[in-house]
Amino acid sequence: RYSTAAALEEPIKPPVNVEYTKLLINGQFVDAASGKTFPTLDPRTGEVIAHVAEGDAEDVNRAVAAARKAFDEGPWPKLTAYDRQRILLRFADLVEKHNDEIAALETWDNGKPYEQAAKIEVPMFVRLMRYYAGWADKIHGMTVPADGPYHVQTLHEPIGVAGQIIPWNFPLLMYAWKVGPALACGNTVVLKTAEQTPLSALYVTKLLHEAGLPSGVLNVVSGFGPTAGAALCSHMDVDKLAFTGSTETGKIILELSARSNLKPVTLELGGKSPFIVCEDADVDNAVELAHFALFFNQGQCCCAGSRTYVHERVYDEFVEKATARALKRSVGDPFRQEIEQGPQVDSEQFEKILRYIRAGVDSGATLETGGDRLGEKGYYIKPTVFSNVQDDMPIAKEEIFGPVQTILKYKDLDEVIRRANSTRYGLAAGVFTQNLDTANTLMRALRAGTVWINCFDTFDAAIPFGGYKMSGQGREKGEYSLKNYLQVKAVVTPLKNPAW
Ligand code: TXE
Repeated sequence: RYSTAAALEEPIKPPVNVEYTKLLINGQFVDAASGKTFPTLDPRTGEVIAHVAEGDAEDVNRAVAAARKAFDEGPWPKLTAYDRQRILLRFADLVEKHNDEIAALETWDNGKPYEQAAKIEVPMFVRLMRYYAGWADKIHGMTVPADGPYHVQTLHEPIGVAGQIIPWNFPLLMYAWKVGPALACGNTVVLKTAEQTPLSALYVTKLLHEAGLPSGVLNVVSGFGPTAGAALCSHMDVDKLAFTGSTETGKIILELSARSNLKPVTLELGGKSPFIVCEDADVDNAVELAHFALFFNQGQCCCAGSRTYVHERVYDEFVEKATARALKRSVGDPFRQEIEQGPQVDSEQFEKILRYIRAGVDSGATLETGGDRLGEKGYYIKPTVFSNVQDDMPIAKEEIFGPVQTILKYKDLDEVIRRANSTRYGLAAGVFTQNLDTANTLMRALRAGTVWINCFDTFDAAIPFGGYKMSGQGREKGEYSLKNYLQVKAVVTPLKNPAW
């Protein structure tokens, strides 16, 4: 199907106009202090969608000052929890009302299928905001039994100004995962969006202000990592950092925190997640799920099932069917209906993926299908499948972050556990079996923050997400995410009459 791809046709005009391109600081859209802008590009063509204000250190200073004031002087942390909750709920309603425009911006800027943005991601954004709104008035401390005549209690207080840096693969969802808990807990925020995808965050933050968010509580600075991002990480008035992106940049972020004020850092980083197909698997179902686990979102998922381990008994059949499935994948203009795969986000990612494909061929893996760009324009890549992959090949060790499935063969459970765990990453894992004992063994043995059994990429606002090893620190979503944004204060008072 991809041979008839819309990549070769005229791109469809997106059903939305770009309205907001400036920085959003202290409740106002403003130009960058330097006056500079940068182009954000349409991944279907490489053409400019809009020129966006380019924030740097000076703009970060302005944004942090606004967030600091909104935190220290209020009103945000001083509002009642119920008032904060109502603003977040109104925000969710407004996003829901503008679902289609927001989805169109996301698709235009990122390249993901419009159906996916409109039917999954924006609704999930709304769901996450309602989830966090629900927490706002349920955050409280404890009364603690202590030795001696003391009354001891803990207060759970917001941590202060949160600096948040997000990537381009799920711009809206990464916004929700970070902004939701930060605001629900009463923090103020400076958010640095990814330079590839600045548009949707500006649009929704405008809606958040319409919902009643006071000025300065959430500031959005578009711009680049080494300038705006690094300035945020180094800022002495930022009390907490949350980051999603590459492991390499995660290390820089920890270092910048350590060199400035030791602000606590949560990190969601890369992965090379195993997807294990056991010998008892129904091969057709396993093929479909493994395909989804890898190719969803153009393969640009930190938790992509990017090492497909298949038991030797079903290996040949699996490879044949996985190849046929990849060949059937519909690739083309993401605004077209029934398109499963759009272009990669930008030329850098596109070139990186093609380099990995060449490395796969050079290292002796068998290229079953794909292996090249699709069309002449934009960043489309043919769904690619490699078989006969060995653990020490770069395509089996490093994060490709593209539509490239690597299939490896194994013989027994102990072997696959050892091989699956033999990576610096530990974000997620998939297990495909009908045997409960096998599922239980793998679920406990795999060193990963999420194990999906007979499913994959099942996300929900309440399910915690995060990595073992170099895939990150801390957990987002769910109740676990709240503690990233809270300080615990112990309060001790002597008791005059300890008998009571
Ligand atoms: O990531 P970066 P890139 C992986 C994936 C991808 C690779 C590179 O393998 O191919 O990373 O992508 C900001 N100080 N993931 O270059 O650099 C940057 O502006 C502060 C996995 O896009 O990590 C952007 O906002 N900030 C991943 C964000 O970091 C800095 C999602 C992510 O960019 C900075 C994306 C600096 N010095 C890529 N340098 C996932 N875990 O889902 C950059 N940034």
